[in-house]
Amino acid sequence: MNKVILIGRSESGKTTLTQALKGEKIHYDKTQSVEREGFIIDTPGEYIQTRNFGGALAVYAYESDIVGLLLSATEPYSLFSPNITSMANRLVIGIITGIDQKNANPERAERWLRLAGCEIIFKVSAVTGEGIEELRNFLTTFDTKKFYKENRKKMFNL
Ligand SMILES: Nc1nc2c(ncn2[C@@H]2O[C@H](COP(=O)(O)OP(=O)(O)O)[C@@H](O)[C@H]2O)c(=O)[nH]1
Ligand SMILES: [Mg+2]
Repeated sequence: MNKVILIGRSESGKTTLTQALKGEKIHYDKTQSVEREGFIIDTPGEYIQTRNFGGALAVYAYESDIVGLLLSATEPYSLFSPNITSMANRLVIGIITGIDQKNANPERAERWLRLAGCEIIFKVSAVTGEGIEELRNFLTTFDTKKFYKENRKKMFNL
C-alpha cells in the first residue's frame, strides 16, 4: 500500500480529505502536528506557509511514496512556486479540493498546480464525495515501485 503525504496551506482541506478517503464522517479537527492516519500522513498547513516550503516538501517526501499537493478550488492565490515538484524525488500529484463550493474555480487551481509541476491532477469534494473514489483508487493501486524503477534516472538524478 502506498504511503501518501498531503501538503497544502491551512484550510486547504487536508484533514477533511483524509477523513473522506478513509470513509469517515466529516468532522472539523485542527491538525496540530504531522499525523499518520493509516496510509495517509496529514500535515499542519503552517509548516509550509513559509518561504521554506520547498525544503519542507523535500523532507516530507522521504516519508512517502506519493506526495499530494492540495489547493482549494476557492483559493485566490497559490503558495506553490513554479516547478516546485522538482524539490521532491517522489511522484507529486495535485489535488483540487472543495469543488462543490459556489465560488469554486477548479480550472484556475489546475493551472497553478500544472505550473507547480503536477502532471496528474484530481478534482474532489470531500462534502459531496465527487472524485473521492477515483482518487482513493489511484492512491491505493498506483504501482509506485514500477514507476520509480522506470523513472529512476529522472527522479533520483542517476
Ligand atoms: N464545501 C467544502 N468544504 C470543505 C471541503 N474540504 C474541506 N472543507 C472545509 O474547509 C475547512 C478546512 O478544512 P480542513 O480539512 O480542516 O483543512 P486543513 O487545514 O488543510 O486540514 C473545514 O471547515 C472543512 O469543512 C470540501 O470538499 N467542500
Ligand atoms: Mg488539518
